[in-house]
Amino acid sequence: MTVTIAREGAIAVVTVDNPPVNALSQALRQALVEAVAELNADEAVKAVVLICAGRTFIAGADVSEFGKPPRPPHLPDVVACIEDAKRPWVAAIHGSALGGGLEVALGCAYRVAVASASLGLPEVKLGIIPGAGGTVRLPRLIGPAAAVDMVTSGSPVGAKKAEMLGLIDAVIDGDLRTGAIAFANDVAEKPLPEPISRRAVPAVEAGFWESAETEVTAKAKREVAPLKALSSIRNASETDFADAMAFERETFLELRGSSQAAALRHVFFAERAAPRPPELSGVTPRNVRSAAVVGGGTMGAGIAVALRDAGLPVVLVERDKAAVERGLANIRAIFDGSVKRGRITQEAAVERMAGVTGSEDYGLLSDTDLVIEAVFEDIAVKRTVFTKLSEVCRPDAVLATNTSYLDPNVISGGASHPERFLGLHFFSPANVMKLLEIVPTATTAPDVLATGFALARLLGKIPVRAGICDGFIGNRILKVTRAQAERLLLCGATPSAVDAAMRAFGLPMGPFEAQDLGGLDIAAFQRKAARERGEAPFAPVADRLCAMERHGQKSGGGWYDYHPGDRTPKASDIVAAIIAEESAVMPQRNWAQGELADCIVLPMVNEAAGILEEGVALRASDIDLVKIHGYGFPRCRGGPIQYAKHRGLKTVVALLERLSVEGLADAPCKLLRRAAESGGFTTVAGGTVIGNGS
Ligand code: T1G
Ligand code: NAD
Repeated sequence: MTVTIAREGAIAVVTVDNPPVNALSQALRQALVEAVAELNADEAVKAVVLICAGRTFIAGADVSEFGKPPRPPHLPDVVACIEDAKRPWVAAIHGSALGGGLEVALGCAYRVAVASASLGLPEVKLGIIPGAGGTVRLPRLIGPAAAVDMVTSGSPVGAKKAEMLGLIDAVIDGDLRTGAIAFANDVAEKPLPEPISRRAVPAVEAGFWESAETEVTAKAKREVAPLKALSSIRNASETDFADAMAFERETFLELRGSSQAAALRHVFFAERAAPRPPELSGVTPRNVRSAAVVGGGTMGAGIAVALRDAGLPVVLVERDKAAVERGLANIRAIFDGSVKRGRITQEAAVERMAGVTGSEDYGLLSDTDLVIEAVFEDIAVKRTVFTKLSEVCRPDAVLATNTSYLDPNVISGGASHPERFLGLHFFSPANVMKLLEIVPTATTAPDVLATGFALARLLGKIPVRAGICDGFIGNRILKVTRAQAERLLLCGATPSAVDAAMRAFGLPMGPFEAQDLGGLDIAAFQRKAARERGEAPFAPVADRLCAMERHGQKSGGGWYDYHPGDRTPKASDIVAAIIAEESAVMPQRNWAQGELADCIVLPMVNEAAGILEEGVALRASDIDLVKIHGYGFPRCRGGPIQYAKHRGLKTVVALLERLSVEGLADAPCKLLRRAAESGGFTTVAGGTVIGNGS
């Protein structure tokens, strides 16, 4: 970390260099305070430019310092120091001025930025609020309404919008340093502008705060920080600067120690670790300039759209002409939906659709770099497809399957050049869901695996390396969730009570509503295959519903009944009758919502520990990401493992032991017991468990 001061005539240029993102570590805060003192003492200096080396302006406080006691100089003091400087400081912004970085810029007399810069206060995404004046200075500078938008959403704005809002004073074309120095020379002769801290907050219309609260509450769902941020901005508009700063700081420190903040920090670092499996360090992926999808159904169409959204030309291969037309229509419908939702323009939809070629001729794939198969979940059908692909595709083309449950080793067995094969498991809808499970086979070459991770980066997906077992990481845990949910039905709970409990826990929908949406038939396929392998999946009620063709919304009934054209789930007498028959021998009881949630979530934790124990996942945090980005597990709970640590692993083991005695869950696995004894998942398994127990 360095802070250097250079002279350009009467302008001092302070350059911050603290890779990778110039985060405001204690050392950097100290160096900035010293720079202010040095330049205050230099009469020859008429103005100061604050600029950063590397790929970005200051991207915020150093998040890795959050778990430790805060050390001086504290950021509010650093910002005040710059604001009170004898000369005007000009913040010269490139990359991202985020969190504490924007707060430092708000302490400067002026802000300029290159057109590609982005500015924001994303603290709520970390379960906190700005802690160095963001909720106090921003409304004074850009008004309460714009400040509420930026702070409660945590979303950054681009330089053009920032200029329009008055957040920055100018957009610099060309070289930032040169432009900023010219700007500084220009303002050096002018009287210092009034410090933002001394400006009044513009008034708002009657009812503004009430409607803002309603809106923020709706968007925040279970997350606490957005509402706290709103109350801090409101407080800043109703009290003086010093009181407002004290209120903000107190709220910041309270939230910093909260479980939601710990969970969101955990997810922040997990999302940065998952794309880099150690085995791929230094491995170069293969080039992917063209792609193809085989199968244009629910998943194939979504995958084709994701590839087109990333700019890749796509060939869609289907069984016959009619199926090709159906596949193209599925893709067109997704693009039309995106236009309707304002995600893309009509022109973009037309351009992207034009980049899709539909055909039943595999011959078109002879020079394609990447082929993703998404045909029926049937081993014979998939093997036929890969036999054809290995005949027509280049030996170095990457071939992937989107199978949910089948063994990729078996799917690719016998195909030539097996090293070019891997599983790429997308989640429905594939063009929206962030998660991508990347599943190497026993023969996948390192550069092919690296190509999977590079593709995830290109598609903006969160990649998680998953080993091979029935359902990989996500669907394996989903099987346990479904079995647990059915166990509860046989012990006195109803589908709507279980679903309500899981929604209260923070999931977008409960297990029964989710099955009705995705279709009960997919899991039925999986259970059939499991029974053929000699396993005994537990689904007495679901089996009977499938036997009655009750596959969910698509067949007008599943766990719930649905009126034609209405997706509102209605309690079903048929289902209630089946449950009554199946639970005739089981002890019935009344369930509190928390108990229902425990019966679902704690076995998730146990299965996750089993997955770690078997080495199917590299890190505990990877499993948390799978549940958050693939299955709607609430981000502010950090995923099942992080949640278990928050509850206390010893408590989780004790509760699981009790549930298993009652025959309501499997007993805690060896790894979970040992983790409870040793206080974490770090290095307790014979196998390599990577990472810091997170
Ligand atoms: N602190 C510590 N490390 C950070 C960091 C931060 N703020 N931001 C990024 N890193 C690390 C990251 O872990 C990774 O490390 C490397 O930098 C590259 O990150 C008082 C209290 C800036 C847009 O929330 O959004 O200020 O894995 O892979 O895709 O009010 O990082 O390589 O070892 O993400 O180019 C508010 C968080 C903090 C911004 C760059 N700031 N960062 O994205 O790279 S709270 C944020 C980002 C705050 C004050 C409060 C992004 C980025 P490693 P990366 P990228
Ligand atoms: P789907 O039934 O909607 O689509 C399958 C498509 O494959 C059909 O259009 C069919 O015409 C085509 N097809 C079948 N045989 C073919 C062949 N020999 N050549 C070319 N095309 C052929 O199924 P889906 O839901 O899209 O599932 C596809 C795959 O993705 C399955 O392996 C499934 O397990 C997996 N998957 C599904 C989901 C999901 O939520 N639906 C999620 C993840 C993965």
